[in-house]
Amino acid sequence: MSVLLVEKRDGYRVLTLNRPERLNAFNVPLHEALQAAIDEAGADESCRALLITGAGRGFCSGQDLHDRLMKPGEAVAAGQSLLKHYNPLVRKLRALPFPVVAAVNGVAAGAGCNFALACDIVLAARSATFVEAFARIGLIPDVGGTWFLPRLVGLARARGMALLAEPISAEQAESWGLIWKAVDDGQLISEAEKMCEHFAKAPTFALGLAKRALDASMSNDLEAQLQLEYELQKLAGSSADYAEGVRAFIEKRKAVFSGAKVKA
Ligand code: LHQ
Repeated sequence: MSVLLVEKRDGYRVLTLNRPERLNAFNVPLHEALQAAIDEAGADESCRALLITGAGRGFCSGQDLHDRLMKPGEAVAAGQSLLKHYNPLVRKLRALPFPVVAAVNGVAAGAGCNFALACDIVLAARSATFVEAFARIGLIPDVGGTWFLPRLVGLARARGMALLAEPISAEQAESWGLIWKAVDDGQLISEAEKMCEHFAKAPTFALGLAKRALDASMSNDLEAQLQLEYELQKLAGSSADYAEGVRAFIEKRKAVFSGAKVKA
């Protein structure tokens, strides 16, 4: 059975982490399959959103710790897997020119938690939990966690999550602004599918630019951000989707967006 299930739908793809017996912990084959699937989705002009979820009762429990068991005196280079697998994964997700929806169906722990937070929209089943489990095993939050957490929930809550490593419920996560929404367990996948179906018909080029602008805002000052908005809006403003959006508004009909890119 494949460690990653890839399903092509009309206008989007569904990636299901498929190591349910380990709550979908990351191992090398899963990393490789995931990165290949993200690259393929990014290269496919007809793909306008990605839905990522987990098989079984967990979303992702982070690094597979069975691969990390050390003999006395031995050191498994944690840094290497960041350089080779986790950091490229976060970069690839952030660079995709369309929205990535994480449907967190169960526990998201360690790298699994920060992997979810690296997606654009996080929907979570009400029974799901988010845990920065790193402190339990003597590591620091990685996979972008120390960058995403304070920006999403502020320093006080980021410190609490990182230092206490206690599970945060989906409802708490929603009320803190860590995620977009907690939904009833039975509704999670249909809600995530509905969102991706919406994105599959959205002005994708503009959404990709909005994603870029928001990411850059995390380190830009206002002046730099105004300049960036100017540059990106010039691009969005020369897209066929913008012309269609305005025309559809005036004609009082639903816009039909192609999602097509405009060259910079
Ligand atoms: C697992 C795992 C797991 C293997 C559950 N591995 N088997 C980056 C760079 C370099 C180095 C290292 O790490 C990283 C990033 C990281 O992600 S570090 C953090 C790694 N993750 C964790 O520390 C979380 C470990 N897991 C847990 O704390 C619990 O399993 C959670 C809270 C996720 C879920 O608890 P429960 O719902 O009580 O489930 P469980 O513990 O009974 O797990 C079910 C099975 O899954 C169990 O196997 P078994 O054969 O006993 O049924 C676990 O051993 C296995 N499993 N997580 N990460």
